[in-house]
Amino acid sequence: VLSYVWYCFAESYVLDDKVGLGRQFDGIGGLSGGGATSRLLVNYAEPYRSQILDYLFKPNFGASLQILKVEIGGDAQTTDGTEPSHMHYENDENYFRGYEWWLMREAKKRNPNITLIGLPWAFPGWVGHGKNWPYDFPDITVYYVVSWIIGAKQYHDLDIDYIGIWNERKFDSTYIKVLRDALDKVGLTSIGIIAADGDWSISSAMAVDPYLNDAIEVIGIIITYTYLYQLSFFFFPAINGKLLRYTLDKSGLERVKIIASDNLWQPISLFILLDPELRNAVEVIGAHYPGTHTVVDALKTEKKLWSSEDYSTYNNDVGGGCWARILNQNYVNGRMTATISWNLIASYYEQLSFGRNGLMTAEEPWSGNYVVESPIWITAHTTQFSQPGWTYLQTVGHLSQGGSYVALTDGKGNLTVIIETMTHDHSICIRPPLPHFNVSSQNTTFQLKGSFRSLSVLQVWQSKFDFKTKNPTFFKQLSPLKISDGTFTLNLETDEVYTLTTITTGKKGSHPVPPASTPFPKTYKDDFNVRNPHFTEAPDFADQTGVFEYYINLTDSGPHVFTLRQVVTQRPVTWASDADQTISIIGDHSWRNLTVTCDVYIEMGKTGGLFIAARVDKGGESVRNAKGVFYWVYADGTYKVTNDIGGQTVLADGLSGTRAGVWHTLTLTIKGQYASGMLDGYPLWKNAVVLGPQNGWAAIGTQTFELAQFDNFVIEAE
Ligand code: 147
Ligand code: CA
Repeated sequence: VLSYVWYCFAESYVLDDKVGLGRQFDGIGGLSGGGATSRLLVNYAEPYRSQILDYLFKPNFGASLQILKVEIGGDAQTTDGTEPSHMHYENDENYFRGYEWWLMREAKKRNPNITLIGLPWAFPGWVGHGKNWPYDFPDITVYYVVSWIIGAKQYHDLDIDYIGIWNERKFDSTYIKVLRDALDKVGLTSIGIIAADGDWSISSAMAVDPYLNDAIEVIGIIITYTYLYQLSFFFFPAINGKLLRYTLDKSGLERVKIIASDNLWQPISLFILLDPELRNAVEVIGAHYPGTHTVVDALKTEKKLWSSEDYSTYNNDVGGGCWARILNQNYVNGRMTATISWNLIASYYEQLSFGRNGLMTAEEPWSGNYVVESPIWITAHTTQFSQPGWTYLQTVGHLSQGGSYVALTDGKGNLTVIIETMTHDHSICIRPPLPHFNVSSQNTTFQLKGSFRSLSVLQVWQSKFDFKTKNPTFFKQLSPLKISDGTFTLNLETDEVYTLTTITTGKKGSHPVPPASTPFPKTYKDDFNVRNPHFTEAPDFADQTGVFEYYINLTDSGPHVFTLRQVVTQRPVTWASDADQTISIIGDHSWRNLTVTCDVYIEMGKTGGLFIAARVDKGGESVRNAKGVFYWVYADGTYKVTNDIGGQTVLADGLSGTRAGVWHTLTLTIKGQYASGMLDGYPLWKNAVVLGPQNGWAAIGTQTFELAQFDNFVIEAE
């Protein structure tokens, strides 16, 4: 009877900026990495790749993301693969590895205001000095991380806005303080500019131009330094020298703020409350999967509170519902002013860990097929109508019959209201467990007060999930709502999202329908003969332990000048359980009968070894337990066939005559229950009985963290 009364009378909600404002909104974002979640995206052909990036980043088009968070690759497995480090070794630097730099540039190109965040999951082994721990030598870890920030500026003109500590692992107060201190001190002023013009003519330009003279530190050689370390350099025309100096001087790293600790609210909140120095060092408390709630100590710190990793839910419409609910309620319940989706885009083989847990899906570079999933349009409800720097009103909250509303203003008269009525079962996220709640249809009246009292019209955008008839509509513009006397009424059904806004620039962008989905091609070849590759990885290879890069044998004039090389030579400071071997997978997980052929080159004498494989059943965080058929050859002149990457189950073994420093050709064929192998075109073993797995990817890899090369990789699958 009581609930009948609720239906008859619309519950009333006030939207008022004169009672004081709430917190500043910092944006909605996506996370690339943690790990290798964008791996397949980069291999899409144009125009599809640009179209996908538009759906993610282009303002007033699709998700129009305001934050891009990326992994700082650490050469180690971090969920769906490894991402390469900018410093594989202690004396090594390269700011062109992997695809995160490219992704950040593409995001900035579309939205120059996008906030950039970097966070390490893992570190190269040398950072830990042999221990699986990055804090024993804080100066080294700081040097490593600050180098990444400077490299972003120096080589890609990217200003990193926030930097994190160590994803979902322990933080260390000393490390955080040393990092803050370094950022404050370094500044980019300490990067000297070298004008290496070769013929010294810049000297005369400098002699007559005092500004140019000030700008340039060194002429004609190739080393300068920051107080931290040496940077190598290149040619710069005179005018650019001045511009570059100006930019560097203006871009001190004081502006780079620290997020801690990318784990739970505690103990970081308590540490901040008890340690004033730490409090000064940390700008944002970032918690993961907070379930829309925070804790008292976090609020007490008066720091910005962010859900710095959230979502991780299969991106069907329940995933969209999860995203709709938490985008609103992370603020309503937990006062969080930013929410970042793990992951940005599901661009990894779906059978790896957490398949399709992205805002959209692009896991078929070979076909060009991609899917703009519901979370993209749910994101648009907030991002197209409110920007970082806007402020939440204090008048936000829950609806009486379930669901929630938030309201934001730019302080200049603009108002955006986002309402969601997601039901429990249609908005479950992967974690944490969602306590029961009820949502039913309801009439609502909103009263506009303060600056908004005189608004006469609001734009209306609607998403209806419609789980019953499975005919949802997402991000549809309805006719504008006329407001009289500062009030308006809405009849809300369950599982709906509305945006009501003064902003008129919203747009449901679209590109032509992408190509249809197809399986990975059954015939696949790569000779790695690419002189100037755009990326360090070869297409479609997804490294699961170790890092495989295009390589040029400068001294080789034979057939193997351009190859693929495994380059990680020491076990990293890991985040997940990397295998003791390195492995890169490729192809179709459902492959059963196939032949894999590859030229291979062991580099490590005596104890070196490598493999090609098929029916590899696992990667990601389970890579240590991968089963399949692994055909190994060793520098000691032997071979082995094993049923697992760890080499516990041996199916065949014997002499091969293989050596380091010599190219050999391996061929592995599996048909039903039988496998056979060839070496350099001659049968070496046959009729090995394969009881399982029934299917899996093809793969290449090495016996330990050792250098090795691969060339002329060929798959023929049935
Ligand atoms: C997070 C990681 O940070 C991501 O890299 C990715 O692995 C993501 C997948 O859902 O998960 O790590 C978590 C792992 C476990 C929990 C939370 C986050 N957990 O059990 O609460
Ligand atoms: Ca080649």
